[in-house]
Amino acid sequence: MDSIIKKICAGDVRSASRLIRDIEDKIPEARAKIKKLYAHTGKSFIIGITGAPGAGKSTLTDALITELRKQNKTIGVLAVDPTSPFTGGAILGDRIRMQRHAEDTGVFVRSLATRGALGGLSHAAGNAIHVMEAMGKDIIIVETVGIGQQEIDIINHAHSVAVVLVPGMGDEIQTMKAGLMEIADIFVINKANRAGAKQLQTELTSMLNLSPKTADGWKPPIVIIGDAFKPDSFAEDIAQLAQKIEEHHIYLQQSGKLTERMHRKAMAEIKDALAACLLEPVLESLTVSGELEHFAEKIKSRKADPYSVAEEITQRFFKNQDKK
Ligand SMILES: Nc1nc2c(ncn2[C@@H]2O[C@H](COP(=O)(O)OP(=O)(O)O)[C@@H](O)[C@H]2O)c(=O)[nH]1
Ligand SMILES: [Mg+2]
Repeated sequence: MDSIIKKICAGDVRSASRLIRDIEDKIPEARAKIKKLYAHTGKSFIIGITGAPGAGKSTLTDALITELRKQNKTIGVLAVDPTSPFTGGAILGDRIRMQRHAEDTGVFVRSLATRGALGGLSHAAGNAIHVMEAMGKDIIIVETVGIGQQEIDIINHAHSVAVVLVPGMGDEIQTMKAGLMEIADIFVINKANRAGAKQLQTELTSMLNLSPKTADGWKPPIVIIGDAFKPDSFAEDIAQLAQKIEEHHIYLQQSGKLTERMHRKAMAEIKDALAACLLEPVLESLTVSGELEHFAEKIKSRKADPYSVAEEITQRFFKNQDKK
């Protein structure tokens, strides 16, 4: 076995960190390493935590780590924040906040931000998760921002998803409704000491009562979490959350739905890999050569239509593939 693969599988932090950095930087060799690592993945339970910026996801994650460590579980955390420049912002805050776990060899925390082109964040996240799985982490927590398509793509790499809401969001919940209902296994009403928490709970409960998912055997519970600055009651609330996550894990295992989730995850992985193998190299070469701009101009002035352009590009790409 490749020595770096061996080291990662033995839990070596430096090797794992380096590979995650290479994945983020799209270093071509990283792909070969993931291929070798892959056989050593697939045993961790992966939890997605998502919600608006500032909802308190990182604070929750940090407290969850403490709780899960009491149960002797080893933890990987991946914070994915495309809105944050990699030099600072929320991600730097996360690093500082989670530093109290820095001495704990059972905890491995990394963050991902997009560098350069927007595409491929889900791909990078999926692979970073693979690295943590190969390290042998029992539980991997993936923190993502908001509920856009990109986040849903990332969250498909998780087995269980907690959606964090805070009181005072008003109509936002209505607009997020469709996406939320599809994706959430557990709802968290965070900062519930704030005004409007009861109303949010009522709205959410009535939405859940209308949702077809309730007939599916698992009704997403609503976990109420109060002030993070009141350590004792906060720890109790977090224990509740950990309990619900555990219950969902057991539910997935006993109902056979874990297999469905693993299928969903495999689908996400193949789509990401296809995008990386087919679409991204094409877009990149067209961007570098300036042709993409040129095609856009032709389309804009109606000298060409997008399908003819795409067909021409596809033909050219496959011809090149044949020659290789
Ligand atoms: N007042 C109050 N502030 C909180 C609470 N939980 C988190 N925060 C603060 O809210 C801000 C955003 O929290 P963070 O965990 O980084 O949110 P994220 O963007 O969802 O990861 C930080 O300044 C936290 O200290 C809470 O329960 N009460
Ligand atoms: Mg955060």
